[in-house]
Amino acid sequence: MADLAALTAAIERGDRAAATEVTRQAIADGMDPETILGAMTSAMEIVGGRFQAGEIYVPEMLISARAMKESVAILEPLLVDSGVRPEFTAIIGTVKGDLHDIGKNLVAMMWRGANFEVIDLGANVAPEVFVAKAREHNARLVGVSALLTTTMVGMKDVVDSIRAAGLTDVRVVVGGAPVTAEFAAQIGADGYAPDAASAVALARRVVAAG
Ligand code: B12
Repeated sequence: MADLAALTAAIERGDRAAATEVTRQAIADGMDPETILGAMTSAMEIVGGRFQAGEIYVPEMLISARAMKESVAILEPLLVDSGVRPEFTAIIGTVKGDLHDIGKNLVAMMWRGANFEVIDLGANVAPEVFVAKAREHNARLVGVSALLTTTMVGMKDVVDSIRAAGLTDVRVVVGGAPVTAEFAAQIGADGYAPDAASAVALARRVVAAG
């Protein structure tokens, strides 16, 4: 059996070769994809804690993030089902000024797996781009991610811009480590989810609500 602690450790030290190898091994051993993903996300929690404690700096966070991304890419086909007609179109992006995209990518992946058509706008996305893309793709849902306390306030601009554009069919949901349900309500968003798995149920719920 693949050693998931070794996967966490490999991502933590930014060792892409080891991280991708253990991921492949875990898949070959038939391990549950969500358990494998859990070992990867714990690494990012450890990395964040070490950064906060001043033990590591941005370059180290970046190499860990790269190892995580490559490993997630291997896991993606197992998490995403394909084939059937999408239920609706969703737009997703990280808010302006914010370059964190790992969590947003996981939400996009889970949404694709749930059979939504997902247009991923990437990171550092301005409110007017969310509006333009939602209109262009006739989207029912806009997902906004933020990882910084300084950028999460920009989520309100996205909500306000969508409302001001008269896109009454579009629901806006938000997420990211510093975001809470209270904050989501405060900025007038239609919903919040703490992780990628619950983001699926949230999306269905807010879209079904009207
Ligand atoms: C990797 C990382 C980076 C990488 C990002 C690489 C990349 N491509 O994403 C790099 C090195 C670039 C980086 C840079 C910076 N970072 Co940084 N980073 C992190 C780190 C270690 C991990 C983030 C991560 O990927 N987590 C794993 C994912 C899976 O979790 P997640 O993003 O929370 O997503 C989940 C949920 O929140 C939710 N979710 C997320 N988005 C959405 C959206 C919707 C719609 C929904 C419903 C749900 C949802 O679902 C996801 C999956 O379950 C965190 C620490 C941490 N543990 O969060 C710090 C952290 C976020 N960074 C931090 C800081 C300070 C910075 C910098 C300012 C550092 C600097 N001095 O330059 C810069 C900012 C650059 C910028 N303008 O954005 C701080 C933020 C502090 C704060 N409260 O504001 C943190 C918390 C580190 C710390 N402990 O101090 N960082």
